Order: sequence, then structure tokens, then C-alpha cells
Amino acid sequence: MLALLHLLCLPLLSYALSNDAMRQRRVYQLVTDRFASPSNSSSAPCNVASAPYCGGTYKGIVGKLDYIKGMGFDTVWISPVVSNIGGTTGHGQAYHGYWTLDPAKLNDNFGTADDLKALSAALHAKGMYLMVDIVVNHVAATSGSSFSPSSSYGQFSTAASYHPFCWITDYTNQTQVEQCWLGDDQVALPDLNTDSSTVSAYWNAWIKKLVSDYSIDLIRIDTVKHVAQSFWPSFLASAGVGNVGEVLDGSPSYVGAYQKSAQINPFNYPIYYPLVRAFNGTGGNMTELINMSGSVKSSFSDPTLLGGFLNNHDNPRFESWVSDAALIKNAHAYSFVSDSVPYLYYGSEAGFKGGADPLNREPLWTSNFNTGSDLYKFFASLNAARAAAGNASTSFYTTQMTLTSLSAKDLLIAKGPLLSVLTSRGASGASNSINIPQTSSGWGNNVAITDALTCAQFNTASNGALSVPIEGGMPRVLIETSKRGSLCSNSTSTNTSTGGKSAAGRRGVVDGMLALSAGAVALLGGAMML
Ligand code: ABC
Ligand code: CA
Repeated sequence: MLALLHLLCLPLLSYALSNDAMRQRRVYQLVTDRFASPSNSSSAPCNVASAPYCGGTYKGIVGKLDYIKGMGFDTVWISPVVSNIGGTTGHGQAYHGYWTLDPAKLNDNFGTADDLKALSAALHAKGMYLMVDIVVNHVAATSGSSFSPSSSYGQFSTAASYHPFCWITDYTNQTQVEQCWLGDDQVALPDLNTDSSTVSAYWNAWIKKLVSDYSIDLIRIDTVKHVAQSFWPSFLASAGVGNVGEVLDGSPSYVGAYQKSAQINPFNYPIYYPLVRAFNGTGGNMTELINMSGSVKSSFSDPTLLGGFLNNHDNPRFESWVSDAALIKNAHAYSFVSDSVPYLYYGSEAGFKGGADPLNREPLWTSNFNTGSDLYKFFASLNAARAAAGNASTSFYTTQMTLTSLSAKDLLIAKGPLLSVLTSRGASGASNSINIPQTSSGWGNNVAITDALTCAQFNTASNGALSVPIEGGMPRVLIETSKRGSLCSNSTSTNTSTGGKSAAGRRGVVDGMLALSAGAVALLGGAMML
């Protein structure tokens, strides 16, 4: 028995498996203060414009895990957990968690240490993972040039822990980006001297303890480009868990260097800007997106480990620019059918449209956590498609996609066994069919194909080509019916192009997918916490 356990455990300890496990995640990003309050009253006020704490807590999240899991997500990214500066600043309160005071203490607005442990345990009990946001670049203060650290900052109570005051004014000057301060006179972010061995030793011990105290599975790292690359490898080794890092820059070579040289798995900010432009109206052209995906491939050591997103807490929601429901779905679908690990920012499923920070951090409780909405089911279908592809082929997650332009507005993404068609035609755009040649799909002659989004079925022709209609400008996410597993298993539609599908059928799809993957998820969870 012991020998068997040994055999089972050994390969799970390897660092490589941590990356394998990362690729299979589907991440739901929430702002702890804005996701769920214990009372969950849909009328509880939250004036986002004035940026106050609105009452969301860890207990609130625990109560809504089925809402997240039911959409097919298996990982929850929560806000930074450490204690923050109090009071109301010129930019409101520290409800987002990025204004660190003492990193050795927790932010008690979100609950107690036991509440955070309970959240971690509740996630693991459901075969899900906890991703915690962490900040090592800075602390926060309400004064810039006159900042003088005190014992409230815990370990960082003397000037020796900081880079001398200067604002970052030139983002092309990397020394400035690393050593000067973010923020402004309302809220300064005093820059820690992460180049000092005392500071880096503190952070290394801190992350090890945080991960262990709260059984954290993954970390999201803030302000990565503001800390020297040489800081990260030993910090990540101390963390001992997978990471996704924020390198907020549109240049693939600049961002790619953090993966090549510093073991960070960045969010795919280089693709974000062309992605928005591709679907930011019905004139959207796919060329820039295709070209950027090529640059990303050559600039990163492994594009399948990047974080793919359309929305997050720092940018205006895509829906604040675009109201066409089909364009919104196409833009969101990209992150789920392409190489990156998919991230969904909470509220996208509720149709939130908030603009620039702080308006993009709406309370979710006003939505009543509706699991019956068209968008909720849309994201569930995308997750189910990704899971089905991974179940059908072990190489799905590591296979790099191929992007082909089918026309100026139509994009084919091949990532076997998934083949997706995204289009910027828009809800009232043309409905002419897309022709996918066998050379692009690799599908056999006369085989049945399922669209994961509608459960409609099609057949390839006797030469293997597939003609698939575009309806209402909606994307298509296609997989061979023989490989779909439980995806659309409750569907009654066959060989149709109309894609009629009952809501009940769709729910069955998601439930089936989660049941299938639960064992694997639990196994990986054990590995990641070892
Ligand atoms: C508060 C208010 C805002 C107000 C702001 C000045 O102060 O809420 O209304 O406008 C936290 C809070 C924020 C808060 C800030 C500052 O603290 O969440 O609400 O804003 O007090 C991370 C987090 C972010 C967090 C912090 C600080 C850092 O995700 O939520 O903010 O812990 C830079 C950093 C990046 C940081 C971001 C907010 O600022 O690099 O880590 N995000 C250029 C620069 C980027 C820069 C970006 C800012 O501008 O290169 O470094 O990000 O908009 C592309 C280019 C890019 C360019 C973009 C805009 O365009 O290639 O280089 O980015 O094409
Ligand atoms: Ca710095």
C-alpha cells in the first residue's frame, strides 16, 4: 500500500505537472468586496463611483460557489487578502485590496483568517482551486514625497525597505518603471526595494507561509514589470504553486521576456488590444489579431500558459464600448477556444457594462446570481467545450492553435480537436455559410460535427469539407460528435442548422462535464498542495 502511494505521489510532485495542471484551469475572476455579501440582498446599495467598501466577503463567496461551478469554472481568483490602508482617500477606499499596509496581517473587511481557510476548504471540497492576488511591488500611503514609513507597515517600517521617492513618468525607461513609484498625490504606492536581499528574503518567506496557511493553489501576481526580473525565480520557487502575472504592456517581446527569463506566465495583454479592435464594431478586421497571435507564438516560450481575458478590473468592460450581443459573444469566445488559460471577469455573465475603474467593479448581487441567463449558459457551453476537447485529446491543452482568415470578418481557430469560427459580422450581419476545407479541419468524410454553443449537428461532405451557416453573427465552436463525450448529450437536435436547444439540455451538458472531470481535478488538487 505504501509503495503504491509512493508511486502515485512521486510524479505529482514535479514542477512540470504544475504547468500541466495550470493549462487545464478555467478561471473566474472576482473582486471580493463586490461579488457576494453574506446577506446577498439584491437591493443592497453600492455606489461604485465613490469607491467605498460595499460588503462582499469570503463567506459570501462560499455561499455562491455553485453559481461559479455551474458555469464550468474550476478556479476562483480573489482580491489581495492582506491588510490595507484605512479611511477614504481621493480615490475612495481600499475595497479592491491593492493598497497594502502590513502584509503580515489580513484585511478584516473580507472576513477572518478562519473565513479565508473555510473558503479554501470549500473550494477544494468541490474539486475547485483558490487563486489569490498578491502584491510585492509596493505598499500604499496618502502622501508621496513626504511619505515616512511607520510601524503600521510591519516589516517595512523604515526607509531602508524602499526605493527613494520619484513618480514613474516615463514608461519606456525600465529603471524608472522598476524603481520609481506608481500612484499620485491622492494615493501613493511607495516602491519597495525588492532589489535588497532583506526585502526579497522577507517576501520569499511570506509567500511560502501565505500559500501554506491558506492552502492556496495558484497566485496572480500584481505589477510584475515594476519589479526586476531577477526577483521572480526564487520568489516563485518559494511559492511552490503556479502563477499568472500582470505585465501590463501591449508589446509581445516585452511581455514575453518575463516568461522566457523570469518564469512568469503573463496575462496575454499583447493580444488584448487587437482582440478588442477585431470585435469593436461590425467593420472589425481579423488581420491584426492573426498577426499578433503569430508574434505571441514567437515571443513567448509557451503561449499555452498565458492568461487569456477580455475583461478585468483595470480596463473598461468590452460591453461599455460594444452593445451588439453577437460581437460581445465572439470577443469573449476567443479566450476559451485559443491557446491561453481562460479567465472570465465576474459580471460578464450578468451583462454588466461598467466603464473605466472604478465603474467596472459593480456589485454582482444586484443581478440575483441568475443561472438562467443566456450569457451564463453561453459561458457554461464554452467551458464545456474546452473540457470536452481536453477529455477527448490529452494534447489539446499543449497543442498550439492555428489562425486562418476565412474572409475579412471571419476567423477560423484550429486547436484540435476544437475548431472555432469567430466573426465580426454582428447580430444583423450576413448569414452566408462558412466553408471549412478538410485541409484545415483534418476531419474525415461524412462525419458528424457538433456545435457546442447550440448543440446543432452538421455533417462533413464526402470530401471532408464542412459548410456551416452563421446565424445572427454568432460564433461556432465545433468538435466531432464522436469526441464530444457528455457535451450536448441531452441534445435531441440532429443534422440541423437551426441549433434549437432547450435550456434543460444545456444544463445537462455542464453537469456532465463537471462530473467527468471531478476525479481528475481532485487528484491535481492534491498534487498542487503537496
Ligand atoms: C485609482 C483609481 C483610479 C484612478 C487611479 C489613478 O487610482 O481607482 O480611478 O484612475 C489599484 C486599484 C486601482 C487604483 C490603483 C492606484 O491601485 O485597483 O483602482 O486606481 O491607486 C495593477 C492592478 C490594479 C492595481 C495596481 C496597483 C496595479 O491590476 O488594479 O490598482 O496595485 C500600471 C501598472 C499596472 C497597474 C495599472 C493600474 O497601472 O503597470 O501594474 N495594475 C500603460 C503602462 C502600464 C500602466 C497603464 C495604466 O498604462 O505601460 O504600466 O499600468 O493605465 C498599451 C500599452 C501599455 C499601456 C496601455 C494603457 O496601452 O502597450 O504600455 O499601459 O497599448
Ligand atoms: Ca518597483
